[in-house]
Amino acid sequence: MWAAQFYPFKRSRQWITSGGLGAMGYGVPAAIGAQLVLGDQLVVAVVGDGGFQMTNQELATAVQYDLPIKVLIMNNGYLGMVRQWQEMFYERAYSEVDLSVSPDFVKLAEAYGAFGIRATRPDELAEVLSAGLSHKGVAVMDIVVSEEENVYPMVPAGAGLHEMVLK
Ligand SMILES: Cc1ncc(C[n+]2csc(CCOP(=O)(O)OP(=O)(O)O)c2C)c(N)n1
Repeated sequence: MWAAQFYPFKRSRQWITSGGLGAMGYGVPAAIGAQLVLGDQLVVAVVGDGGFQMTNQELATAVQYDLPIKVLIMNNGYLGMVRQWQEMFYERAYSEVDLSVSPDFVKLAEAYGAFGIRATRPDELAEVLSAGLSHKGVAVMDIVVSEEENVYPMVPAGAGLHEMVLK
């Protein structure tokens, strides 16, 4: 959602998404498929730490078949969209959304024979992106972001588009 709303796409066929139903785990396998077709072009999967953990084992496929996808994890330590709803509509009664115990994604990448790198502060971001995106093989960039940042605009359950919450 962050990428769809904020990345400055410049041309058509630059973005693929699981769309409205938003199946988690789609990003990495979809990037592998795109890389297979696009050859040398840069392919980046922008994923949440929750979604990444649904299909991260496909890093093996990417490494095995030399498909040099770049995975950018926006790591907020939560199932963020669900947390946002619990914050806004259930008085912050957080339930089953805390991902504070997750694998070290840099080590996980390395365990698969990929390159892993992490940014924990904004001033590290440019260098980490540069290193990750320019790496020749499969790369995982673990970008640690603030835990309770919300995505807007959003449409509450059961509401119409005219009832969209802007912030
Ligand atoms: C396979 C699947 N299971 C459950 C959901 C419901 N769901 C939508 S968003 C979300 C949390 C996503 O967390 P994360 O991937 O970490 O991304 P974030 O929202 O934090 O950016 C869940 C559980 C889903 N979309 N797909």
